[in-house]
Amino acid sequence: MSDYDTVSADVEHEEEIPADHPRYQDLLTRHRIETGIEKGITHLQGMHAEGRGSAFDYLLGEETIPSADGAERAAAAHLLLADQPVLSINGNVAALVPEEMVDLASAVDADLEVNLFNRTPERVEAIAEHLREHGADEVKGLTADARIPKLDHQRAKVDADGIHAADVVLVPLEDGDRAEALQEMDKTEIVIDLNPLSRSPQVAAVPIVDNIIRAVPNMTEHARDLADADEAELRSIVDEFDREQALEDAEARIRNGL
Ligand code: PTJ
Repeated sequence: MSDYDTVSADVEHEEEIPADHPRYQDLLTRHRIETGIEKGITHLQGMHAEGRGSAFDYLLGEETIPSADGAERAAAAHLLLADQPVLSINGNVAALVPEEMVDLASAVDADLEVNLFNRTPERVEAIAEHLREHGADEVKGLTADARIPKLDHQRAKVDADGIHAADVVLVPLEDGDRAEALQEMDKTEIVIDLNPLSRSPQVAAVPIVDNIIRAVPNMTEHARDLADADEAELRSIVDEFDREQALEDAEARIRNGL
């Protein structure tokens, strides 16, 4: 029996997962989602979402492909140019990258807002508390005093001074109709989703086809690198980004390994 055979789904702390395990990243994300479910942060459906994501990640080679890196740089430029950027947080995002989202929000001066498909007051509060434990000062989404028009489910509930008023919104890990509805409100959308054929990346100004575990720290790194860039430089990064090409490149890698 190898050492790896002793790594079971029952690890209590993620430090128990050996970093050199060939499936390290997958075991880590699975473990974080399980812990999120136990803590009441992540919905049970989040495990299905994670399974879908990890299948696509496997086909992508579990790495940030060059076009995704370009998308992450363009996303950082959009967030730096924005007047009121907001990073939307659901149960999977909170479980997988809480500290990394807080870091990104601080690098681009954005708000964090909890927005859930399976919304309950208990989950909203648990996620807000979890983000505060990871360094967030203020978390929006608890007031939910505004609605996204033409959406008849819980994701329509947003803060008037948060997502409703934002000009740029980061929408990670949701295959849904909110992305389209936000676009109709004239917001610039950045989507993180490992499936390039999901509805959300298909309508995003910046579709990032990458694992959120890699994408968010990389966006923060780009944002820090661009901190002193002037508006003209940021605009040229945004203008040069080709969303169709990014989606095509990701699909080609997944289908043909190219
Ligand atoms: O917390 P809630 O109640 O708001 O619910 C959140 C989930 C994720 C359960 C809900 O939004 C959902 O059901 O999402 P979907 O429709 O399964 O879409 C999730 C998308 O995220 C899929 O297209 C997955 O491929 C993708 N995905 C999953 N894990 C990752 C990912 N993309 C990037 N990185 C990941 N780690």
